[in-house]
Amino acid sequence: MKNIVILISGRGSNMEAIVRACAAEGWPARIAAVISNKPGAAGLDFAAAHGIATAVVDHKAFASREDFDAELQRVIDGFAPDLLVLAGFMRILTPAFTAHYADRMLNIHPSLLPAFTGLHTHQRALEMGCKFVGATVHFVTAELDHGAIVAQAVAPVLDGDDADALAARVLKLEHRMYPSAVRWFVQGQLAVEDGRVRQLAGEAQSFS
Ligand code: NHR
Ligand code: GAR
Repeated sequence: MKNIVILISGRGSNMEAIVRACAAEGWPARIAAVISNKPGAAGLDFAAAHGIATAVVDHKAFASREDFDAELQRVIDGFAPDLLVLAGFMRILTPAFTAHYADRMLNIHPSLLPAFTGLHTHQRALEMGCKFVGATVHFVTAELDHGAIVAQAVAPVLDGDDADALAARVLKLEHRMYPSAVRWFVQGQLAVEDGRVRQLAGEAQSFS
C-alpha cells in the first residue's frame, strides 16, 4: 500500500478528484495526508471530512524559503510518502527539497509545457492568440515547470473565451488526467528514459 501526500494552496479540486478516484478505483495506495501552505485552504475541509490527516505549514511564518521547505519536508516525511503530489500548490520549492523527493513528486501545470511556464498561463495564451490551451502533469525538478512530462490535456480556445472560461474548460480535463497519472505511478506503470515518460500498460498519455 503506497502512501500519497498531496500539497495544496487553495480550493483543492484536483486533490478531491484524486481522493475520490483512489477510493472508487481501489488503488494500491492511500492518501496519507493533505498539507497546505495557506491556513484555511478550502481543500483542507474536504480532506478532513473524508478522514484524511491534514496539516498547515504557513510559508509566511518562515524567514526564508529554505526554512519553510525544511519544515514542510519534516511534516511531509512524518507520513512516509511514496509519492508527493502538488495540486494547485503555489510556492516555488528549493533545489534541496526537490532533490529529496526526486522521481517521486508530480505537479499539474495549467499549460501545454514547455509553453507558458510560471503563472497566469491562460491569460498569456489568450494574449498570444493561441488556438489551444491545456494542462501538463510532470515530474517536479529544481527547474520550474521543466520536469519529465507524464501526460497532457488539450482544449480549444473558443470565441469570447476569457481566462476563467479557459480555466474551467481545462479543469474538467485535469480532473480526469491527474488521477490517471497518479494511479499509473502507484501501479508502477511509468518508465522514464532520457527525460521521456512511457505508460507501460498502453493507456493514452494524452487527454482531450
Ligand atoms: N518548484 C519547483 N522547484 N519546480 C516546479 O516545477 C514547481 C515548484 C513549485 C510549484 C507549481 C507551478 C505551477 O504549476 C510548482 C512547480 C507557483 C509559482 C510561483 O511563481 C510558479 C509555478 C508554480 C507554482 N509562485 C510564487 C512564489 O514566489 C508565489 C505565487 C503565489 O503565491 O500566487 O513561490 O504553476
Ligand atoms: C488547477 O487548474 C491547476 O492546474 C492550477 O491551479 C488550479 C488548482 O485548482 N495549478 C497552478 O496554477 C499551480 N501553480 P485546484 O486547487 O482546484 O486543484
